Amino acid sequence: MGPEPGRGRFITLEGGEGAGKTTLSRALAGALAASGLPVLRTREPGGAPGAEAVRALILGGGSWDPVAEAMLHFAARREHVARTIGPALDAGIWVVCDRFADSTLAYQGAGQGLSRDVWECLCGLTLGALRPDLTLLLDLPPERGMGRALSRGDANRYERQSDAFHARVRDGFLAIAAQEPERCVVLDASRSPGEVLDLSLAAIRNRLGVAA
Ligand code: T5A
Repeated sequence: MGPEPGRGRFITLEGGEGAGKTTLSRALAGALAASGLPVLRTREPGGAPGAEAVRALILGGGSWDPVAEAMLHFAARREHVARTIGPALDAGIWVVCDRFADSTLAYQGAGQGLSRDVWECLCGLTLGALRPDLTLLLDLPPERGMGRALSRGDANRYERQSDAFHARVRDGFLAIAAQEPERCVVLDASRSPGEVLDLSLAAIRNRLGVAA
């Protein structure tokens, strides 16, 4: 079934630490805008005032069990969807979002042991029928991504996790992409930023049928 006429498209960027999501999101939003599409660039956790407050809480430290931590991410996500993403899509704006619900399944699920059942329950409760139209998974060996991320300065609470944690997160993302190949495209994030952008624009053309 195609998208509702006049509705924007929802593109999410996923991947481990330092995979290049922020870099790609900036370039992609610029390329889509240059092709004449209205675009909103946003990120998680965050993207709405209440969600940014939850981001500061989560990334600032603290310790929660995986269900509690997932609920914090979904609380932020609910605010983000209700106040930013949903209204933009309704207005015909394309949304490019740096991380979304797949990050919770990879980090809190594969990384921290949250069950898929709980994740699905939280998705149902907070997202309704909303799912990304396209997810670009930037895949990179964790040690390369961590090297890129840490070269920018202080590590956040997830970046300080073990190598084994980051390996599980990577496997978690790849498992999601394997389960939903119609929604997800895996990109080699070790390529240059320009090559990653070109691969992303090709995926948008192929999957969404838009000449971006
Ligand atoms: N989290 C998030 C959860 O646990 N559960 C959830 O549900 C959600 C939503 C968010 C943290 O929260 C966790 C995951 C995260 O740990 P964040 O600060 O927003 O924290 O961190 P990230 O989303 O991981 O973003 P990063 O900024 O660390 O990485 P990016 O955005 O993937 O990478 P980017 O673009 O900033 O690039 C990093 C460096 O690499 C260079 C850039 O210039 C930059 O210096 N670079 C490249 N170099 C070579 N080749 C390329 N192709 C490059 N692309 C970028």
